[in-house]
Amino acid sequence: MKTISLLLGLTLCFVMVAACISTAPPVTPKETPAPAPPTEVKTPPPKAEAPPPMLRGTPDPEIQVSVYQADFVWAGTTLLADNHNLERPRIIEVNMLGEILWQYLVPPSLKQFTNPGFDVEPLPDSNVLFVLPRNGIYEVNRKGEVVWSYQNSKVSHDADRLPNGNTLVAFGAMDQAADAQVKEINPDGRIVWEWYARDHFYKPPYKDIFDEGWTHTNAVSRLPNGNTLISLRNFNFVIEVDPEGEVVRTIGEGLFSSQHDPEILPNGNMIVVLQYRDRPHRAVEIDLKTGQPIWEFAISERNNTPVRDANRLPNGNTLITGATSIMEVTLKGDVVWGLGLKDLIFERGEAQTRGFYKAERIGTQK
Ligand SMILES: [Ca+2]
Ligand SMILES: [Ca+2]
Repeated sequence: MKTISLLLGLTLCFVMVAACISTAPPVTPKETPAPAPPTEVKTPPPKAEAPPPMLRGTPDPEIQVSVYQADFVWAGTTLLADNHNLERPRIIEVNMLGEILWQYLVPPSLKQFTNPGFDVEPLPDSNVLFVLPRNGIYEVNRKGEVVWSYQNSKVSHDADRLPNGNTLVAFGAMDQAADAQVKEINPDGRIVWEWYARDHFYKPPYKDIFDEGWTHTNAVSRLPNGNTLISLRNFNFVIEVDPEGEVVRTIGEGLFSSQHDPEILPNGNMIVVLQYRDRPHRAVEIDLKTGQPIWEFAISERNNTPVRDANRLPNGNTLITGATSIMEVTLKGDVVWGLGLKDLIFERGEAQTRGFYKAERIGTQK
């Protein structure tokens, strides 16, 4: 009985609501305003992909950027030694337009020590570490004040600041068998590690080689496994040595020719510049598992040699430093950025001393 009256009640309610709805006067729809025209404000792309706006600097009368494809470069600034005016050697940091953002003039008393091998590195705290070959290693802050230095007449080509605060240095300028070719120097200037080529190579066919020194060691870097990579230019190969100094790997034998600035990439390959005598200098990526090149870019303009540095950038491009131009090249081989010296052709032999040596891109992209 209860169920029947509940059902009846519910049905009545439903009929009344339905009647209400059907008898209610039609509601006149209010006039809706016309939709506003779309505004020009676009949603900004996610922050992680947006590089900050380019810092603007001072155009330089002798430096120019002739190629700049903004959508294809690894954006940032470029730090390099500019030695083309031997009366005014300097370190410059430029933006993607080649405008000077920061400049450090080498003191006049040291200007005769800028080649071969005026290496420049940006440090994480924005200081700059550089090598004045046959003179010393210097660290300057952005005010141009020397905050650390180590003087020695045999330093050359390459110095790296290690995560432990020590500095790893190549000693390849006119080196002899009696010399250590690599030294690790602590902040107090004490040698805490050194490596002698004579312990491994003072025998035929290496013993009597001589070309601007015995080994002409021109690059050194500490690997994540604690070993050290050493470029013995005159032997045309690179070695990996363990902390005890034993040679655990030889790279490029039979393939390399006057290699410059080898670097192991995160994918385990090596990028290196090879200076062949009978064909154009080239940046080459080597698969170290097979020992074979898997990518290369040849620099055919004669005025742009010697080529002495190639750095792989995080987007896969490669920053290549020739004597008269610094190029950013894609994996496909397209030049998407190029910085050069305006109206300057080196006389024969001048490129060796006055040409660009290395360049570092300080990325502003994440
Ligand atoms: Ca270096
Ligand atoms: Ca390099």
